[in-house]
This record gives sequence, structure tokens and C-alpha cells, in this order.
Amino acid sequence: MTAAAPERTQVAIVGAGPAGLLLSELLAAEGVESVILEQRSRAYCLARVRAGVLEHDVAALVDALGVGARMRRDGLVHEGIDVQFDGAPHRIDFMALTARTVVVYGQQELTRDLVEHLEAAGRDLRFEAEDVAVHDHGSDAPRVTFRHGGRRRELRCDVVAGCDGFHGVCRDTIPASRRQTYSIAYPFAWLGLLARAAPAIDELVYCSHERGFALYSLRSNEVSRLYLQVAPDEDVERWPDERVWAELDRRFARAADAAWRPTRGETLEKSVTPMRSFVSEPMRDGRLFLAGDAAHIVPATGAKGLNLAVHDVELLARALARWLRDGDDALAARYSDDCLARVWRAEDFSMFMTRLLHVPDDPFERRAQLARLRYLCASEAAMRSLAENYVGLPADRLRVSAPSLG
Ligand code: FAS
Ligand code: PHB
Repeated sequence: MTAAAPERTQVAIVGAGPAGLLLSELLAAEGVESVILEQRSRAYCLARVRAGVLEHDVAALVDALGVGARMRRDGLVHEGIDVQFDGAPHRIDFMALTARTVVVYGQQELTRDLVEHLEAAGRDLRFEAEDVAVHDHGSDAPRVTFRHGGRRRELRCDVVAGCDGFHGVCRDTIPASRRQTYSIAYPFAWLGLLARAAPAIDELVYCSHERGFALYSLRSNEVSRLYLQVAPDEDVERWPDERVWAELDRRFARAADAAWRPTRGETLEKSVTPMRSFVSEPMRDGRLFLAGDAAHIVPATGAKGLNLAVHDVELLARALARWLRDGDDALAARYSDDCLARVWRAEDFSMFMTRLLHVPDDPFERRAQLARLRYLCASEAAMRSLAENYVGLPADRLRVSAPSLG
């Protein structure tokens, strides 16, 4: 295989998930050049079913970048969620409690909007880039090697952004001696179903039932997204559609409305997702900066994964523009700490939501959990805390300012 002449850019971005795509957009808006290297095909990246909820400020950022037209047209603004237990739903009113909302818009759709917007602007986005490897990130001249179009290639740059997700190569490029990882593997997984069925809900329903957790979400007025708590090693083959719908009916059953149940429809996608919490620190090593799932994973119960990735690259783009354009590396120096303040808050909130709603084996734990759910839905203070974390915390809520000693 022949080698092409080395190329050059300012920021080499590994991965075309929401983190990598948005980083390229944000850097371009700051006049900083980048190249995205993605191992999968364009079609594969656009077909991947993942997140579905955008925080208030994340939706505003997508708008500000000029990528929000379809999101505003097809996305659904939700002003609250329902938490269901003891066979009854309890509404948590985000608007009344926080004056902020969320937007339900599929990650698949957002990914399409970003890819099309980058392509229309002529940005350098390369799918099917194989064997990506990062070199010399501890020097002033990092390089990324890869195979593309049947040729070995080298990309020379000022900085490498590792946006290659949990299973990528960038995190492991940082020697284990220079990083610390923290993790929890939960004793359950999610069986997710995407169905062509008009949702029988106006807002998401998080349901804690004796038989296990269930989530009723949606992608549009024609497409529903539903999840069931299952065993951590569950085999999707053991869940034919009829069994999934029957179990959803059992868990979502409402005492006051026996007829109400999820609307059934044709299955578009069905898969099992593990539930884990994971953080790798620091998020920077020399001229390699990690963002999104490459550095941290949250269980999806708090709807934080995609939103955290966006917050990371918002900070990273600002830091790199200051450094590469203005020669000021102050923000780059504190990038990891600034990200981790929000990451650990989201890790805690996602763990709280996961433990609040998934059914434990221990009967004592279950009784205590029900007491926590009843308190949550009876206390405005508790509901406000959940609401403000769910819609997305403003940056000033992530750190305690030093108490005034006056
Ligand atoms: P991604 O994993 O999305 O992207 C990384 C990219 O890097 C991929 O395209 C991959 O192909 C590429 N890559 C990997 N290795 C590479 C290599 N060696 N070379 C080149 N490219 C490489 N989050 C929420 O906020 N709300 C939700 O409702 C929600 N639901 C979820 C449901 C499911 C089933 C799953 C799995 C996740 C969910 N998440 C949710 C979390 C999810 O949205 C992630 O947090 C989000 O995709 C993170 O984005 P990235 O960091 O860009 O990583
Ligand atoms: C989804 O719509 O896929 C979804 C929504 C909320 C969550 C997790 C997943 O907490």
C-alpha cells in the first residue's frame, strides 16, 4: 500500500459522533481549521439509534450554530416528565420549577443535520478512515496516521481531539500511569425498542414497577422509543416483539386508567444496551484532548450522555481558539477540570436517577426506594432539584463559590 504525502491541519478530530461533528462546527465558527477522521461509513453513522433528549442550552447552541432548522421544525419541546410508580403517573413540571425545557429530537437526526451542514460548508470530514493512531501528542507536533482510500496517510496538526467514544483508541493513547478511571457496572441493562407507533404520551414516562423499570419516550408523533430493564447479559433474541409489548403493558399499567397502554406498531430497531457509569481523568494529556464518551459514560436514565459531549466540545472549542488563534493557553490548561465539574455532577445525577427507578433485588432497598419516589413527588424542593439537573444546569451551579468572609 502506497503512502500519500503528509497533510496538515490545526485540529485533528478522531470520531464523527455528536462530539466530533459539533467540535468541527464550533472551531470553524472561531476560524480554526480541522479534519474529522471517522472509521465507520457515512450510512452507518446516520443510521445509529442513540439519544433522544437535548437539554435547554444544548438546543440553543445547535440553533446558534445555524444547524437547528429541522430540530425546531420536527423536534418536540417538552415542559416536563412523568414519574410513574404504584400504578400512577406523577408530573414533574420543568417549566414551573425551572422556566426551562428540553427538546426531544433523535441523535440520529442531529447527526444528519451536522454531517449535511459540514459537507455543505466544504469541511474536511472523512468516513471509513481505518487504523487511526495518534503519535507524539506529548510533543509540539502531534501526528495522526490512518488508512483511507487504499493509501496510508499522515495528518500533522497542533492538537488532537479524541472524540472517538467509549470504544475508541484515543483514551488508551494516554499511558495508564497518567490516568485514573472510575466506574460502576449496574446489575441490569436496557432493552430498547424503536417502533412506528404514534406515542400514547405527551411527555416521557419514567416508570418504576415491581417487574422492573420502563421508559416511554418518542422520536416524533409517528415513532415511539421504549425501554425495559432486563438482565445485564440479556439476549435480544429471547424477546420477540409480542413479549416486549406484553411486558410494557404490565409495567405501564395504570390503576386509574386500565385501558391506557403503549400504542403498538412495527419494530424499526431493537437492541440491548449495558448500563454503566465511567470516568477517565484527566481529559487532557499534552496535546491530546478527550471529549464525550471517550472520557465518560453515564447510564442513559438521566438523558445526559449526548448533552455532556456537547458541553465538553463547547469548552474545548473556546479553549483551542484562544490557544491556537490568540496564543493564550489559559483555558486549555484548565479544560479537564472545567469539564469534570459538569461530568461528575451528571454522573451523580444519572446514578441517582438509575438507583431511584430501577428495581433492586433486595426487598428493603425496594421499600426505601418507594419511599424516596413518594417523597420526590410530594416535595417541591425535591422535584425542583431533579428538574434543574434534567433540563441542564447553568455553569454557575457546578462549583460552590468561595463563601464571602465579609
Ligand atoms: P459516539 O460514540 O457517539 O461517537 C464516537 C465516534 O467515533 C463513532 O462514530 C465511532 O464510530 C468513531 N470511532 C470510534 N473509534 C474510532 C477509531 N478508532 N477511529 C475513528 N473513529 C472512531 N445520551 C443522552 O444524552 N440521552 C439519551 O437519551 C441517550 N440514550 C442513549 C441510548 C443508547 C442506546 C446509547 C448507546 C447511548 C445513549 N446516550 C444517550 C448516550 C449517547 O448519546 C452518547 O453519550 C453520545 O453518542 C456520545 O457522543 P460521542 O462522544 O460523540 O461518542
Ligand atoms: C430516548 O429517547 O432514547 C431516551 C430518553 C430519555 C432517557 C434515555 C433515552 O433518559
